[in-house]
Amino acid sequence: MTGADQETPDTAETPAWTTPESLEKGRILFAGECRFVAGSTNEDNLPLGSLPEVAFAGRSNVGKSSLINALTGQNALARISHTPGRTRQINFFTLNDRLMLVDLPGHGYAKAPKHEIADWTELIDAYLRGRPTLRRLCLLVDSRHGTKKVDRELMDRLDAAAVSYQIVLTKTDKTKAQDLARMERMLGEEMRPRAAALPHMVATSARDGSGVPELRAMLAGLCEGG
Ligand SMILES: Nc1nc2c(ncn2[C@@H]2O[C@H](COP(=O)(O)OP(=O)(O)OP(=O)(O)O)[C@@H](O)[C@H]2O)c(=O)[nH]1
Ligand SMILES: [Mg+2]
Repeated sequence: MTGADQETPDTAETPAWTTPESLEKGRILFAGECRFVAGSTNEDNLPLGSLPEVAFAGRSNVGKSSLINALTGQNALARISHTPGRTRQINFFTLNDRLMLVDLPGHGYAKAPKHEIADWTELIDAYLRGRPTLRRLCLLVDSRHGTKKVDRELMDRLDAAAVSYQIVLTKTDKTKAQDLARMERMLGEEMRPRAAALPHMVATSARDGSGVPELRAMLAGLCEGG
């Protein structure tokens, strides 16, 4: 059993956050006010971590900003880009003064110049080192494509830093049910040996809203007092 397993009260089959009570807690939390707090471009201007925090990471264009908008029901909160690699800074949002949501800049944009990739790696590492309040990192993975080398490199660093993380599949409106089931099985196998990876994943679509209530419930479980 890994440390990550011990942290969740979930059973293998049924995550604790799929009960009607948890879904209702998630709904209430995310019906609250969500405010932009800060955009950080370097280690020196990260806001003080005072609330429990959840970060959203994933390759450029995977749908991080769209999912944050879908979760909070605020269309223009996190900027959505049609140009991959647009979110260049770490954006912090407080939700109901209970949870900090963190939109990390997308990694692995093939056309990014080398110095930008180096800056990105440094910024993310600085963030991961300096956030004792970080409860969970949601690693967004496109449900059509699965993990890529840059995702696996990030997972290596998360395992090493003991940052508990969970796969969140995106854009399921573009995936057939049987392909999605196959992807979930494959990723489940891939995650099993990873020390800090949590066993359950959430399949979402920012476009049709599927999986969004479940993700809200899961995130509500990370707040003090559930
Ligand atoms: N079909 C579909 N498209 C989506 C979904 N979520 C996001 N997109 C589209 O994917 C593109 C990228 O979305 P973003 O939310 O900007 O992605 P991001 O991960 O924040 O991108 P970066 O900030 O560049 O790293 C946009 O064109 C979105 O409209 C979804 O659930 N379904
Ligand atoms: Mg973005």
